[in-house]
Amino acid sequence: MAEQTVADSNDAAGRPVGRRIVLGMLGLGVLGVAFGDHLQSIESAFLRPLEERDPTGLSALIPAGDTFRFYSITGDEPERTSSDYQLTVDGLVDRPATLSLDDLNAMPQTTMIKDFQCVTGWRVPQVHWSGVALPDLLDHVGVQKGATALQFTSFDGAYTESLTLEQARRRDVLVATQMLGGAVSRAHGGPVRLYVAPMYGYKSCKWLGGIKVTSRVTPGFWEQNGYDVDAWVGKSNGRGDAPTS
Ligand SMILES: Nc1nc2c(c(=O)[nH]1)N[C@H]1C(S)=C(S)[C@@H](COP(=O)(O)O)O[C@H]1N2
Ligand SMILES: [Mo]
Repeated sequence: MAEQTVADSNDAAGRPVGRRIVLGMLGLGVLGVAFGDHLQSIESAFLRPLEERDPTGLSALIPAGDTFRFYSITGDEPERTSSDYQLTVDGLVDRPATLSLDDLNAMPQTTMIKDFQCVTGWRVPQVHWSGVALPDLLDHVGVQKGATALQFTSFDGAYTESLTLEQARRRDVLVATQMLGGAVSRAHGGPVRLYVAPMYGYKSCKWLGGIKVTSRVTPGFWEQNGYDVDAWVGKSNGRGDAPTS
């Protein structure tokens, strides 16, 4: 029943789709169907266009494994070269900034080796990441009084995400310029993506274009479609995964 709702709204974009999916989930709850299965169908509803481009069709059939799947809610991979890339940081900050890739590379760099886990179940262990720790970027622009949250926007023109200011001050939240031992590839959201180590993959906004410091949390794209706003691996979304390491 709920799957039908999702499929019906597959080709539509934006908010009305979200409401219908949330209604579908309430129905599912009454039926006692596992929440995790439904998350899979929410993501597939939006991601089908990309999977259809996989000529083997195998990526859609492999439920989990140690490899990344490439996600894009718009169905394509927007392009910014390393020379025309810009990250806008504004909102409740003392020094709004427009940062080039060179600017980001000139800031103190943070490196970590950590898992990447999608809420649908797949996890890639021990991925190499580096870039600017988000708290360092926040210190660079100066957060003003009254700020409690951050909104992230993608230059794909559609994806958004959020963190509370407290979450954004963690040292394992990265404005990532490197991943898997090289520049973040276009398919993985390069030249710059967010990486939120302790949270499910949907927090890790690809093709990062803007960071706005705000006075309240603005739920992101998936949250408007039923995901938890707090995305802690192992605690949120009713999944019960082991925490990532
Ligand atoms: N712009 C954008 N960012 C995104 C997504 C997306 O569709 N568009 N999908 C999210 C989800 S649900 C996951 S699991 C990861 C997947 O990252 P990958 O495509 O590099 O494997 O990206 C996240 N960031
Ligand atoms: Mo995901």
